[in-house]
Amino acid sequence: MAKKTSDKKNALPQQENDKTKKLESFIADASGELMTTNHGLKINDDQNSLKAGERGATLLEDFILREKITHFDHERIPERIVHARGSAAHGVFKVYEDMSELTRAAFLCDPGAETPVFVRFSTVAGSRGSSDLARDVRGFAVKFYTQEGNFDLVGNNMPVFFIQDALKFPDLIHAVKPEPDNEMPQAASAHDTFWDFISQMPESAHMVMWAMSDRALPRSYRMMEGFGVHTFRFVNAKGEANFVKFHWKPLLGVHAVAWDEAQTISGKDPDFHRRDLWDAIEAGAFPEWELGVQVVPEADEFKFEFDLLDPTKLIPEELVPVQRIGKMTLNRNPDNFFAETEQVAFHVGHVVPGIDFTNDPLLQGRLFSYTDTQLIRLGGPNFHEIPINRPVVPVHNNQRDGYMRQTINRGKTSYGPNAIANNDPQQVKAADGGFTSYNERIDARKIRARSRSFFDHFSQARLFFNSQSEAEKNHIVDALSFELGKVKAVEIRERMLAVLVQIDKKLAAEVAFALGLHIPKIPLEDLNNSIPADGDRADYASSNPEGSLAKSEALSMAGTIKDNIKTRKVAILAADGVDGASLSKVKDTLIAEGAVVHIIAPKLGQIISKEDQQITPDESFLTAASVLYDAVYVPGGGNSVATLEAEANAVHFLNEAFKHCKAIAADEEALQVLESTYFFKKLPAEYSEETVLREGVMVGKDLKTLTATFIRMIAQHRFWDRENPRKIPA
Ligand code: HDD
Repeated sequence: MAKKTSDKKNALPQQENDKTKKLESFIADASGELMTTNHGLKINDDQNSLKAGERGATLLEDFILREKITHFDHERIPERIVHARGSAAHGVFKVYEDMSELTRAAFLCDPGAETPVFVRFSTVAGSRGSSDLARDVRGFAVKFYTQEGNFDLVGNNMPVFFIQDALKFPDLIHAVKPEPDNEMPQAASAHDTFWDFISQMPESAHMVMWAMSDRALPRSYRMMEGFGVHTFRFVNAKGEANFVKFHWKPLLGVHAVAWDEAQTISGKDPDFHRRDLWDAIEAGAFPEWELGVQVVPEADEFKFEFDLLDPTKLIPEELVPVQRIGKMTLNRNPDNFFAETEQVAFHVGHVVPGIDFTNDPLLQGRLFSYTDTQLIRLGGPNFHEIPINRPVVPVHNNQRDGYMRQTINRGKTSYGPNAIANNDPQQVKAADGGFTSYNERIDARKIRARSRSFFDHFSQARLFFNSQSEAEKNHIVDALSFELGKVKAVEIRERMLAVLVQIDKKLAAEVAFALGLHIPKIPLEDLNNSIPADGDRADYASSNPEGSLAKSEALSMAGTIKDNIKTRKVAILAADGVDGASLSKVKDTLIAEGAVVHIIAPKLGQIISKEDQQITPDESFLTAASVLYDAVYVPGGGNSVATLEAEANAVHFLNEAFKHCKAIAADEEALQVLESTYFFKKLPAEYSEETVLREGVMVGKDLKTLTATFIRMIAQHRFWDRENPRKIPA
């Protein structure tokens, strides 16, 4: 892969691919250049407007002022109605093996091909400036710039959705967005309108379990799974089709933060996820995901207890394993947020030959919405000409004109058939790569209805809940208690309890206890209020079968990858007099394992180690916070230890890290600092070189052994058992 040296300060060489090379011609770099107007006139004075005398009024003639102010006045475009807050990166995708038996999509058939991608992660409900750490679904949208045109996999970090029919999407979003009278709350589902809607739409029960789980609080975009959600189709060159569900599996594992932590991060660093993605890529720690597929032969369409077309259902991995077919690596940050991240336009309808749709009614509605939204958001029909949206292959058709047209189409003809220009541009035979829709047989009446096969609203919600670890279950109870606790209308809380009891009695009882309510007895058939005017309630009644699978390991985050500490952020607390050797040894070993280490001191500037060396702290206790780190180490050194012990911020740092179940280690000499915390448990009289005081908290004499244990602890990510017996909710 060709590399160019970036001009970005401290940046690694930026990775190039076919798409980024094509973007080069649009890049403007002002270094060493002269200032001009938008029309190329060199500007002599960019400080003063043109006036009638030194103290006089500004003249209308001042075209330089007018141009600059007018452009400024028009700098904003509408934010996305959903997924407004996001961050993106460039990268590449490579398939492992030729998949041509399943699909003719060329980028999935050539293991030698490197397909450029642009990936945008997002929250859903919040505005562009909202916190990254909202409890929310995360968008996971991938644009593959293939040699057959752009393929967009516009997914989420959860494999199911709240609703089954696109007609309900505007209602869902109106319900979750800030309430229309006072525009509160921002980026939060914890309010009346959301739960009012949800409690009457039992089809949302499964997704609600995901949204109330730790999946809604990712530690990093780099540590989330992604899902295409809908069942799509793979079609091979012979025209044979299979159903397919798409998955992204992060190689760093799937990890979350605690809700209390998320709320604090929202204040300390609302850009936490954006910064994390940016910093990792700048540091060369390129995030990677494997693309997985679950393939179901057409003949098996009706083999499952659920309908493959129902987007509120997943296919348990126990029933259909996820086959990992390729790898995506994000290796380059955008040059300009607006031009790339803001203007990128995804669309589920951007497919390539070999990938096709199903009749999932949510997917069908999406096929309309995405182009429509770009027309208003990006201001007209030529948004495909914005550099980031252009395919890497040539575009030729008879579409013309419109606002902001960039292409200069030569010739007389913009219609076909034409004899004047040889009927160009020519259509393409299917065998030569022309797209043909899958030849699905449809024999039906036109009808507004929902299939009865969509009405099992609860069995997979229960499967999800039952598959969670004890800590994950507790977090779901806490999340529901928090969210419903913020709901003012008691009837909504009660109705929601009647929904929860259909999923799990204990879950509902625990939430009811937190809300101080009894669970009302609402019969199953009365839960669904999403019925047409002339609809018979019985036809729309939810069902709640047991479901033949009791658990699915893949649904829990507990068993995720925990064998490395790559890109984990570790804080080292230090002050003047710190044992420099203890500090550097641990620091260097952690860095060698791929961690990011910051030294945090009472103030910025220099600290002087006991060996009289100058050490530059990365942050002070004022600018750093434990919630921004995954683990903490306290080195020895008498004076440093004495300072930290007396420094309330240092002790708070440790207390908070303990509360959020993080790994904590201290040099034996720094024991005093640990003794000032609320979680310190007395050392045994005889203690070894690496004594674990409590789960994930250790003190050590020998740095080598200490560091080795500390690394294992950091890799565990969190010690959720510390919450037991739920005295310290994280
Ligand atoms: Fe959507 C954006 C994902 C249902 C209508 N959607 C959008 C983005 C993601 C998703 C990741 C942000 C893309 C970006 O980063 O620019 N949406 C989903 C998933 C869904 C889903 C996984 C269900 C499985 N969406 C959905 C429905 C509709 C929309 C049912 C409308 C009927 N979505 C939109 C939109 C957005 C959008 C209004 C807003 C901005 C945009 O498209 O470009 O068209």
